[in-house]
Amino acid sequence: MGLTISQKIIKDHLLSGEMKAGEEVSIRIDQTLTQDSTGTMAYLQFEAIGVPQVKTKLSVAYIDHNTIQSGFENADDHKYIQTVTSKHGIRFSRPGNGVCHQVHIERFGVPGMTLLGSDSHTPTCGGIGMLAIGAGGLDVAVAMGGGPYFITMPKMVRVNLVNKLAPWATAKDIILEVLRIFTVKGGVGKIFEYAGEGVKTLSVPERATITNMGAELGATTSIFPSDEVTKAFLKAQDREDVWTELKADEDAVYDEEITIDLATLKPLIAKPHMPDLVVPVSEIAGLKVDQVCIGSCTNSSLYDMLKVAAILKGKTVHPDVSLVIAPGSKQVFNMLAECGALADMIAAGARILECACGPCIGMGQSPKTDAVSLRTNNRNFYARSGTASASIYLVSPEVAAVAAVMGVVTDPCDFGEPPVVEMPSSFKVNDNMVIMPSATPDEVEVVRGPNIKPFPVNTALKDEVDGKVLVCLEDNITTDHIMPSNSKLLPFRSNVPYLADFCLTPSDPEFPARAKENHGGFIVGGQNYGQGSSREHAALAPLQLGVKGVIAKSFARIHMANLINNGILPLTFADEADYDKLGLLDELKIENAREQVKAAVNGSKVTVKNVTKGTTFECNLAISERQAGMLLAGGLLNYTREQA
Ligand code: MIC
Ligand code: SF4
Repeated sequence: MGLTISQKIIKDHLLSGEMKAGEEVSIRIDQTLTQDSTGTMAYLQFEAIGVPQVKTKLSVAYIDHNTIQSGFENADDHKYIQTVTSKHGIRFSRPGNGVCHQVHIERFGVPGMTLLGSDSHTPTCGGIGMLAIGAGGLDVAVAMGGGPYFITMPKMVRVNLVNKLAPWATAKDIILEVLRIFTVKGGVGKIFEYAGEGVKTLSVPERATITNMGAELGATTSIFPSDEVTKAFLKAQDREDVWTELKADEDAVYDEEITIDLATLKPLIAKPHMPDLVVPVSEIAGLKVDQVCIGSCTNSSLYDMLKVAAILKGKTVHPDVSLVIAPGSKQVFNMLAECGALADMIAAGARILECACGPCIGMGQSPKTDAVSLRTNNRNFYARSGTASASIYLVSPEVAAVAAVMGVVTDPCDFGEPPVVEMPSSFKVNDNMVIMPSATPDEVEVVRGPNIKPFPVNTALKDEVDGKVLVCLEDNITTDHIMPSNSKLLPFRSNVPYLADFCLTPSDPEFPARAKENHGGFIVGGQNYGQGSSREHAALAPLQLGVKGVIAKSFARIHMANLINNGILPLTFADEADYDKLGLLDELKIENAREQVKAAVNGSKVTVKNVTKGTTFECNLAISERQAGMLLAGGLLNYTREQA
């Protein structure tokens, strides 16, 4: 039987397990990336593991999230990351060099290799045929130390692309269409592989937009074949030597298959507050727009920026609109400046931001009260922009630029001819903002600012786990609800005790106080609990508040792994009807918890007593033996120490 692209890469990197969907496998990781908002924690954990030099082929630390230095905290974290990486063999991409995913695909990604990143949009590098997966910082720390990365072997989805995009339809519309079809939870436990004649018509930046936003499906990752288009891109980056051809076997077997006709695809828009609330732009044309943000790891390539510049050329941004543009990397920024496109943007009235995540993660540019903001980002979760009353819509750069000029949502098909942009045959290559690790690591002193506080570490699982229901939440709770991140909170990513006071506050402002008053307890959630970011702070903050377990209808992949890594029980209702029977502050008890966790490996249910109501109900705990070990030990760090 033939293999899919990702099955081939997994097979080449397989360390343990059988490549059968649903089985736990472990793979060797060739490259890692971190960014600064998850990176401080990842490097503190790497230090705790105690491996002197990274064992990967390449590890890069990026500074791109925490770049508004409104106090000493961010700058201190940057210095910590710069010195800790220098000591341990990791390259350091300085602030200003760009957003991790954009820079990584330009300068470091290699087709056929594995990449683990402490950021959920790591699959961006799937655009060049890399098996690129997002994970919690601790998993990345383990991979840097040469440890295996464990995943549940995913199901394979083939997305067949036929024909070529119609004028004004873009790669963003392809992924919005996939999101419309599958929804934000439809990709959990799956890898999306793109195939068909339409693939050839898409450049690497377009492919990367699609694999990037595959994260919003909850997918393990997304991947394109590595073909002549990939080769041309790598050649233009002066990296042709790393190219290899990669494609699925003719007789590869997929679990699911869909076809998208690119020729009939229309410009699409995702409405507040979920990336899968997708409708044609024409449906909401005329809606008045207050803000437009162009950039983020989804749409900040040179290709995107040149199209935006062409639309803005000779025009003026509408008087009621604030337009901000953040190019994705120094390379993009530099080339825009050299070809004059940057001047066209500035002349039109665009406010140019540094090459960083910026507004995407609420680091500045929070819109006004009740604003309508059009963004080229991948996420429009409630309150993520920093303004809870704002409505964020997700669109392509073209739709964003047209709206910035018109002042209202406009179907670009009514705007005139679309810009035509050619990919350059060579990019401006200059890696001077990447600092190589020290040749004399013993002499490097790691600098730790006062904001860096010890992170909470769990204790071994008790035989009786009890506590109150601290909150009951609806479906699709995101990590932006659990551990909000904006310009006020992001500076405290290395200070979990401080962050814990904001845990779940977008959903329930009283949650932290209630959790403290009751000495911890249980969180109750709906479907797809913990979707979104890879931030392990969404597990660490609850741990800090004494949370022992989360009982949900289902979990998002990375968050569930982060809970287990921190020794928090991720239970799912065996019968979803039991969700409705739980009330706030009900006292729950799990007796013989240690035995029950061990038995769960073989599929036994976990019995939970509702002491308040005098009832019991059953939960599933879908874990491997290794994960049971982690839960029993109180998390991955304790487990690793025990194993050693
Ligand atoms: C995001 O887009 O939500 C982030 C910020 O990049 C996160 C990482 C983080 O929370 O630091 C992600 O996607 O994993
Ligand atoms: Fe940065 Fe936004 Fe991309 Fe996250 S999604 S890495 S915050 S640009």
